[in-house]
Amino acid sequence: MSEIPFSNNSPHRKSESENRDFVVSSVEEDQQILQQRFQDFGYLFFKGYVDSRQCDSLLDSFLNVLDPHISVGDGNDIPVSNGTAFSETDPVWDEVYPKMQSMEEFHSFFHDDHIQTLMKTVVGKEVFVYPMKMARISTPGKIGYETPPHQDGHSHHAGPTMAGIWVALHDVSDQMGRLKILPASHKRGIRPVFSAEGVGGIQCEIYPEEKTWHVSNVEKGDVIIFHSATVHKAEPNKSDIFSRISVDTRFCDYGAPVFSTNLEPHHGWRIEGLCWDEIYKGWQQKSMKYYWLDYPNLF
Ligand SMILES: O=C(O)CCC(=O)C(=O)O
Repeated sequence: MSEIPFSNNSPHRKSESENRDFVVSSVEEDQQILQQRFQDFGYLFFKGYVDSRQCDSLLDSFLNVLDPHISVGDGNDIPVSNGTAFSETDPVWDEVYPKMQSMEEFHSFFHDDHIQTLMKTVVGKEVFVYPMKMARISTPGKIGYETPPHQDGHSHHAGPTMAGIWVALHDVSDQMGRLKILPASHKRGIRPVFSAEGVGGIQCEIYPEEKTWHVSNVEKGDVIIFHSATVHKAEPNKSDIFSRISVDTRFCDYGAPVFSTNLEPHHGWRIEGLCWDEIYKGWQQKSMKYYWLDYPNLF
């Protein structure tokens, strides 16, 4: 990635911004209305779409391998940090992440019929779910390392029919590193990027008049779907003890071009031994392994 010199529009320049709640969508609404809203705002937010038992089960499996760094909270389902602050690429991350990536339950989460129906509603056609599945862990004590504002079209080399899908595995309140969306930002195309601290190492340009972000406290099973050019970022986790754990992946209309880096396991490019052969060991469903090999439009 080439570096672009700071300009007056630089995202490094401090500017006032305000938050508004996510616009809530419902699967009961007409598909055309949902698709129009997706084109207007660049995202759709659905309350409680994923069954809470499915979220609990995956979160429990994650917490089994995250213990003792993060464990089950007392009296609620919010993961509690033991004080180890870490983010993607830190040694603790590199130790736990391959174990999370090896979970069949994690990868099959996004291939469930119910969730694919939602993807199809947005795209209007059959979908291809990217092989790369991502888990996000936002611990307290890592302020400045949260995901900077970016567009997935840039980071995944994807065109306009690709979208991100993000699922909350537990309730996330305003101090816990919520995901935030810059509404309608997809309409201005793919933007210049700058190097930045935090997940992904880059941030994209935010134009001076873009001051209103959409964000809400979310609950277990809530889903956010965002356009490949929609700018989004994570808030810092300012809570004392709570960690935020969520999962996401990408999808597109079946047949749209998919760039080769998306065929690797997330962080497979930097964690030794994190490859599909290792990940797939012991999986039950043969159809979930290498399902993407015969996809017709890889580049
Ligand atoms: O959940 C996060 O912290 C970041 C998610 C994100 O940026 C993405 O899904 O592209």
